[in-house]
Amino acid sequence: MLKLYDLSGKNDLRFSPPCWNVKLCLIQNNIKFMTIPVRFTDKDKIAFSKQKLVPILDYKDGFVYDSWNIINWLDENYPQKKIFLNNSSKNFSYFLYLWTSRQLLPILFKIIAHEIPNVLEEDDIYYYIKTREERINGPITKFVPLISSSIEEFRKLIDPIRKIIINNGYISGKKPGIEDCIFFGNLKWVDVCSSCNLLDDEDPVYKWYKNLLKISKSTD
Ligand SMILES: N[C@@H](CCC(=O)N[C@@H](CS)C(=O)NCC(=O)O)C(=O)O
Repeated sequence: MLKLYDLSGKNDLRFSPPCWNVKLCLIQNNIKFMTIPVRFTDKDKIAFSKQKLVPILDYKDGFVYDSWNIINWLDENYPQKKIFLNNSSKNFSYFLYLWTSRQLLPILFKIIAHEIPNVLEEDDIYYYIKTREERINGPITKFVPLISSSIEEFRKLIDPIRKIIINNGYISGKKPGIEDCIFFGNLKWVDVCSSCNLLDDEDPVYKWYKNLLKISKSTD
């Protein structure tokens, strides 16, 4: 069976956006897998991959890391599942992966950075604070004054996605597909790590998220 190395926090909470994107893709395509929980400081567990990040997918003859590479690996190895419906779907999915990792997650990080220690325990709290404070060159609370403006910025930025969801129901079309999986992790991350009101209950993107959440529930 496929093994997915998945970031875990306090009480085995799974909160990593790219790990969620991959899990939702596996669940939605009925591909059997198990997860191996990896805490931030469990680097020895993933040392075999010769890099320090999850998700990592371990298959019978090898492994692949990075959510985009994993999704491509699944597409190539499960051709009957048609993970990318066609080349346009693959291109748009790649856009969503890049937009998420380069623009959306950094904005969301500003909103929730100071709350992430609440979902961690022991050494992981110190590891997270140390590595992130080095990265942002300041305290983990640095962005607290920017929370409401960052929420506004995020809501505006995702307006094209909102429009697609209003028109189609899902980002991929009338039914959920890989594009939905790649966007899902953004909202799941904030949902499980933060108490902020990222989206209004009436926002179509919030309703879309609630629908996808139901699909994701089987491995929570
Ligand atoms: N571009 C990568 C990002 C992977 C990544 O940043 N993973 C984070 C969790 S969301 C991680 O493993 N962090 C471990 C650490 O910071 O030590 C992907 O899409 O898979």
